[in-house]
Amino acid sequence: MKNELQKIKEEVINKISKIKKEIDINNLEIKYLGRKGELTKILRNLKNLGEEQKKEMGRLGNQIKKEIRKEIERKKEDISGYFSSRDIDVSLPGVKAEIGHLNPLTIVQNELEELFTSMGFMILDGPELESDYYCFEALNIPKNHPARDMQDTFYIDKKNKEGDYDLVMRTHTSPVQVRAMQKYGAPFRGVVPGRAFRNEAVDACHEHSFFQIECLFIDEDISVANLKAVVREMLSKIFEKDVTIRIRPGFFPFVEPGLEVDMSCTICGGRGCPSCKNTGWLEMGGAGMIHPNVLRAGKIDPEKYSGFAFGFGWDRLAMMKFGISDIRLFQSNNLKFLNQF
Ligand code: FA5
Repeated sequence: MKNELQKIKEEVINKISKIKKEIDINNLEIKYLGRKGELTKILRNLKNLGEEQKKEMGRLGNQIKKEIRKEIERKKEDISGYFSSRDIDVSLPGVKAEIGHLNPLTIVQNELEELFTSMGFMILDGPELESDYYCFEALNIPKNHPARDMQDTFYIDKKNKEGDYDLVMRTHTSPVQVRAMQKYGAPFRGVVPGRAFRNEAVDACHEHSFFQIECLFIDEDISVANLKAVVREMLSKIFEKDVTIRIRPGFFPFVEPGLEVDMSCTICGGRGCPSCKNTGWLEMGGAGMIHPNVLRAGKIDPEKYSGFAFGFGWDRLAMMKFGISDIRLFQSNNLKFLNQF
């Protein structure tokens, strides 16, 4: 009987090793371990043996049965590709799923949108490939006006019927001012977070494609005091503390009076570094009271309504918030940089 059992074990293990289909392993299980299976039949004969032999063969028979069953289970798992809990070491530390990181620009964008929405502002969008009209003319910058030289424009190589280059990559988010006025009229409150493009020399604080947030508030009796209050609210939300700013006169043809807002450089604490061109101050944005000509282009009566507008460099806000010394890092796709946020 011992030989018979060993033989059957070898035979079954050999057969199992060649099996590739689930149906074959099921059939083999029935053939050997089933009620009328071959191993079962041999073990049924145990009763004809003497006491000692019965014990010995019984033990061997059960051991072989267990081994065969184990091999069958293993094969079934191989075939189905499923690993049972027996193969999983539950004490091993888990594998941490990799999740992406938000670009610091997106973090600042989310904060800005949340703040302005909570203050009742609409979030607006506008075309990046813009017409000369909305980018300049509607903003009180007629053709050949010297103010056009203030922004190095990417003109698109496509002329209109009059032979003019009509399309530009927008140099700022301000073209959405007149678009919004034409669409929504007054009173109006909105912000435009978006990308702007300028053909300029890139350095630690200048990019050719950068981001601005434009803010527009039009109602009766709006004054510079409202402008200052909203700028302060925006900066304290982003920096979560009081920051040192200075407001000085600035010229933009689409506002009167025009202002520029600088912030004490947080990279060097105001001592001077390449990020602030060694001045201790970084220019964050332009602002002012909307020029009557611009309100008129937006079909809004300047006798009844007034408004303020500002456009802040949102890359620069993120630089000052996170202490990032070079604007080029934002769009560098450098994972060592991005993984920190
Ligand atoms: C403007 O773009 C005006 N449209 C702002 C404005 C809006 C004035 C509404 C009045 C009313 P300026 O060219 O100064 O202005 O740009 C505004 C801000 O954008 C700058 O202060 C700076 O923070 C950011 N900025 C400008 N050029 C770049 C650049 N190349 N790279 C990064 N940020 C820039």
